[in-house]
Amino acid sequence: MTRQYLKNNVHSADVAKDIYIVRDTGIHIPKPATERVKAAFVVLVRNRELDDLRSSMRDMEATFNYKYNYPWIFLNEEPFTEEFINLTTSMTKANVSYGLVGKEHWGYPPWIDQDLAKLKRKEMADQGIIYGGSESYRHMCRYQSGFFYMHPLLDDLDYYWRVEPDVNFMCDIDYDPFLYMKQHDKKYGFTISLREFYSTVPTLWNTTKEWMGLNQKYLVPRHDPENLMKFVTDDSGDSYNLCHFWSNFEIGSVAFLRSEAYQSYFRYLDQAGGFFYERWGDAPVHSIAVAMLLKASEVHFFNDMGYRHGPFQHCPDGPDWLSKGKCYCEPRKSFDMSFNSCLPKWMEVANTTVDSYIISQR
Ligand SMILES: Nc1nc2c(ncn2[C@@H]2O[C@H](COP(=O)(O)OP(=O)(O)O)[C@@H](O)[C@H]2O)c(=O)[nH]1
Ligand SMILES: *[C@@H]1O[C@H](CO)[C@@H](O)[C@H](O)[C@H]1NC(C)=O
Ligand SMILES: *[C@@H]1O[C@H](CO)[C@@H](O)[C@H](O)[C@H]1NC(C)=O
Ligand SMILES: *[C@@H]1O[C@H](CO)[C@@H](O)[C@H](O)[C@H]1NC(C)=O
Ligand SMILES: [Mg+2]
Repeated sequence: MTRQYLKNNVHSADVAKDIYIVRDTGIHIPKPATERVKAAFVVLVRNRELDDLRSSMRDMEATFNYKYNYPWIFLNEEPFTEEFINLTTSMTKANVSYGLVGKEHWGYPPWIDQDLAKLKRKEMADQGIIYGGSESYRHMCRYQSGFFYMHPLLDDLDYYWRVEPDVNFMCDIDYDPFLYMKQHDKKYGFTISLREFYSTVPTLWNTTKEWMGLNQKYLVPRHDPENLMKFVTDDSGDSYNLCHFWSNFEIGSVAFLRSEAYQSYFRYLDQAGGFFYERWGDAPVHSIAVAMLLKASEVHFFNDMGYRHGPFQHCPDGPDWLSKGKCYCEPRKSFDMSFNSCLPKWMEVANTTVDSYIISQR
């Protein structure tokens, strides 16, 4: 048992191999007028990303969390430094926890041929594929696909909000998105959707089709008007159209990811090896799962959130957002306008309009 860190108001604990640190600020926090949801921000991050993370935290706190004080959970496969802990703790009044990712969730499963994986990385790097040569990026994508939601620090949560270093939240959020998700039975929320690089996922769709063939019982029935498969396929399932929700922003249901259906899908993909032999991203994996397993009304487009993760951003449309000082982003620069955006497809498949997603007061 390793006790990594212990001081006033800081408790450390071990759960299996997941060492974690929890700080209870003890500061009196005025309760928001609304119901409190079991929810937290969840950030997988490296020590060296401290400054970029603090910038993301600043935006989140300033546009939303100073009113709600949802806790922050930080995860890392290496122990966080004391500097990292001090300088992130100081960015919020809310509780913070720091979790270590166990080796069983970060590393090669025994059935992976590591020499082949290395060869494939070399090939993909030579082809100039983004992150094609990176080993750590693959462990990250696999972790975000299949394991982050299993971390014991998420055990008590109904919802997570994924945050990354160096993102911006550019509009005031004057309602509680977690509560919105809960009250409307939403399981997954996004802001930006786009097309994946084919060369990172050549066999993902065939592998998915195999899983679907074996697991019909989990799928939303084909003729259900709320079926979302058309978001990810343009030819009745023959091929993947590469559309996905950009998973660096996600507000999602922990129970959905922990469900038998989702986990069975992840395990099947993991066995196939594409996280290592190709470079399957967690974004297409989450998105295809959403399309197979959820109904249109269980997915929400957070249109009224200004959100940037380089090189793209989403900014709600309409002049009053800017003139009332609510947003600092430029609607004209919104990725929604790009030919590569899958938002028009989403609107068509979900049979909704952009305006129907505005919750915030203008
Ligand atoms: N702890 C840890 N976090 C990582 C690692 N690689 C990426 N991340 C985190 O995973 C998320 C996605 O990685 P990022 O580098 O932003 O990839 P990109 O958004 O696809 O360009 C970010 O929150 C990173 O901080 C890693 O090796 N270790
Ligand atoms: C902070 O953590 C403590 C102890 O776990 C808990 O009682 C308290 O409600 C938490 N506060 C907030 C704002 O989440
Ligand atoms: C972290 O904060 C503690 C308590 O305030 C302080 O004693 C320690 O020197 C700080 N460490 C670093 C690396 O800043
Ligand atoms: C997917 O499966 C089909 C039918 O078995 C096959 O013809 C095709 O080559 C496969 N695609 C890839 C990229 O492996
Ligand atoms: Mg990123």
